[in-house]
Amino acid sequence: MLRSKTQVIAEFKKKISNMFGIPFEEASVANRYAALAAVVRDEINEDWVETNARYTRKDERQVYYFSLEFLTGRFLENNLLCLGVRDICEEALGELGVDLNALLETEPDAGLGNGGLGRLAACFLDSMAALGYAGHGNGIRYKYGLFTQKIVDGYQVELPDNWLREANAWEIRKPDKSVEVLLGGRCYPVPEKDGSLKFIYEDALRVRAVPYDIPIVGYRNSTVNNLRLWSAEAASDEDDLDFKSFSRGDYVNAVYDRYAIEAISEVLYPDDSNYNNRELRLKQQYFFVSAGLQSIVRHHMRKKEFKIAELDKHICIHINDTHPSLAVPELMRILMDSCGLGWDNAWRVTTGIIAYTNHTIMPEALEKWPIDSFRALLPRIYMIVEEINRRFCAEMLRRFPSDPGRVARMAIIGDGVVRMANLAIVGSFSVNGVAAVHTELLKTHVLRDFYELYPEKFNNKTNGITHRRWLLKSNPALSELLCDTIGSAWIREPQRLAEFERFKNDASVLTRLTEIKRANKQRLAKIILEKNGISIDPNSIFDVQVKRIHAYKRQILNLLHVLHLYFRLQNGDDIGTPRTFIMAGKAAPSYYYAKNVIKLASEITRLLAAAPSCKGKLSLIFLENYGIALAEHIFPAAEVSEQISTASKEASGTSNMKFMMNGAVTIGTGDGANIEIRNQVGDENFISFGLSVDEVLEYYAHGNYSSWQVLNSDPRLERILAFIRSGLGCEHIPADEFINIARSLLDYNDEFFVLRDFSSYVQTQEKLEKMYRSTKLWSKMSLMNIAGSGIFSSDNTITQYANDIWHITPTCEKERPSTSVRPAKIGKT
Ligand code: 26W
Repeated sequence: MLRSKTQVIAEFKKKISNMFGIPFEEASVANRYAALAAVVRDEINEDWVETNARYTRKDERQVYYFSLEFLTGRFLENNLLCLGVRDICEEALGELGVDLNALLETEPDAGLGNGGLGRLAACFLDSMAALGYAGHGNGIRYKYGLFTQKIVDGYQVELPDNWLREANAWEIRKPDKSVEVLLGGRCYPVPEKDGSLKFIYEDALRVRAVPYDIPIVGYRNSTVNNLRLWSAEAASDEDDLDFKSFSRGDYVNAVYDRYAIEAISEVLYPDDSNYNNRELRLKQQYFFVSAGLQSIVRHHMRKKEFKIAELDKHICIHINDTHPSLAVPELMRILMDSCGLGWDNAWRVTTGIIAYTNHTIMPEALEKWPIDSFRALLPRIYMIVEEINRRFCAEMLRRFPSDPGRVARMAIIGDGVVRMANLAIVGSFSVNGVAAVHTELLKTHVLRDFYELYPEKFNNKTNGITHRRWLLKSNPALSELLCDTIGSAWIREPQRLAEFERFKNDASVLTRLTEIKRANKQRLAKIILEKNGISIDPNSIFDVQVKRIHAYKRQILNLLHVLHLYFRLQNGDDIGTPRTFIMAGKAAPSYYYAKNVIKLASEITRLLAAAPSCKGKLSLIFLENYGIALAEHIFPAAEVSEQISTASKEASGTSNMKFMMNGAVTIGTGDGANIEIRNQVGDENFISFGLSVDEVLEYYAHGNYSSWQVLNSDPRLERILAFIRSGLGCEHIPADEFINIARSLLDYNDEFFVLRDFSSYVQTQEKLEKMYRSTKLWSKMSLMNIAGSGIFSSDNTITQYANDIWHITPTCEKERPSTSVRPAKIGKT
């Protein structure tokens, strides 16, 4: 146990010498980071083993969260906080002249996810462990995470994210727990003596799936859950170079097969919400689903008196969007082919185990795999999907004999493709959306047929974020203020942040809040100065939009407004309080529109920086390489949270919650979880604008929107668009540089109503600026947002998943003794 500074110092020095064979004085920053991480891991390991033993002893129902993405970010500081040893380590290292913060910054920012969906999975793991639920992650150990973004001359350039270059301090490779996954080849049944069928596989590619386990540490509760990530390797040493082809002299093909196998866990696909027909992605999906299920079933079969027909009492598999929906046929395969269950029993068990979350209503995100490639890659799985489909369609025809159109729409196989969402819904017992309005839209529009068939399966689980990372860890000053005012109970019970409302008229608390925000702004300004070489004014309003670049998220609306302010300044108008607009986000490498938005933002940055009229009044910064580490610096410094998606398009959004928890005020549309945020804080603490969901749906239904009409009736828009089309009047920008943007807004009739919402947005921004002028009013709004943010902790979300879907209870027994934790300095936890 790391109970005293002396102990920390001793352990730390011992590790350096054990790991690197050098004295502490000679160790590099990287050596020191690795040593500290190893000390912390020793501390975790005991609890890890004990947690597993506890789950087995109590025979708890285990939840496995299957996700193609886990956007975890760095672990070290989070683990220090969860163990309650952060301060003691900081002090101990301080005595050695080592700066803890410098060590923390050397850890790679684990980016095995694209955005919202991947980060949600990471927040959920954190909350499951903190609440003492037996919940684990299952995913892929990508060698390369989401690409590193560089901005060169205003253009996004993608570089590989080689996050495993140095050893990963948190993972443990478990080769003895490897399983085999078969791809391709042929598969056919042969009858056995007892009349059952045995499936023979010929010429399949045998992939060895090797698990790497990462501990997920609960907040001071001695619980350590498991994140299991799979790596693809050639099946065995002999297969390392496929022996058969090798001895036939087919050396090149033998080597090629090996690369084909390793390619499976090589890289995360960088597409967010856009389905592409890529066979490798289907391989990835089957690979981690099959490996995960095989190892889970194997683990539970080892239990005494275990009956496979009761597997649904022991486990729950939650699938994060449709990416892991092959879990349905794969679990059927294991139950029938390996465990000997008949179809009906296997189906009852499977559909009692799998639960599905939908994360998007964008039609282009729906996964559909062409039958031919699906069958060629997964011959046995395809047979099972065909049979699921045959039975489902037969049942549907019985129920709706006069409605064959309905049956055709709902079929799992149709139009030459396998429809993964249909498979996920039919094969699961629960289907949930991620915010109230999103779930309603699923029920009434996107998944209406299925809702009519299975109303009992549908439920809402509004997303959440872990307040430990997004408040306690990233905003220590605000955490301290909270502890001073309402005590530290909010750390374990985030709903108690509501008690902060008591201070909404307390002048000294409001002043402290303003000071904290200012200090955080200065901290971010310093980072921006170091990274971008641009100095920004901490007296200006920090207005922030950070998220993936996507047409429906409407970064372009933000940019149109910035250009509107630019013209006003050029005109000699007074725009009030100076503004700094901060943007960041990655564009999918093949998404040209999104890349065009980044280029436009970069050129506007340059334009404003060069314009004397904007000096000290208006600037725009596009921060490179948005990811978890950068986000942790941005949210605490933000004053305005831009949540401006077209109503009905953003399933939930989660950055909206991170901003609010850090005291930013939202300017937002009535979309996704924004609606719930507004309900929570009240209209006076949320700045709304734009079309409502119903209005947007009306337009789509009637097809009566004309972006030209809006343009022609608003001279401000005419001027701004002409300016964009002229390449911002700059000689160095070709006239057609922003053609993608201009086309989408005009030639393609502005699918996301950017022009339609422009006027409302500008007006609302003016209102916002006036509110900001009263520091007291603004500070009070900020306080009300913090006080209202407790229900958006993922602890709350996970409690609902546990109660309503998974039917599990916390298993936590003892509280972990703490030596010190940051807020304990001020109050007792
Ligand atoms: C097949 C390609 C693909 C890749 C990723 C399709 C869809 C996705 C994700 C579902 C995209 C995503 O991250 N969706 C976001 O999920 C968040 C967590 O629920 C929500 O808060 C966001 O609103 C939603 O866009």
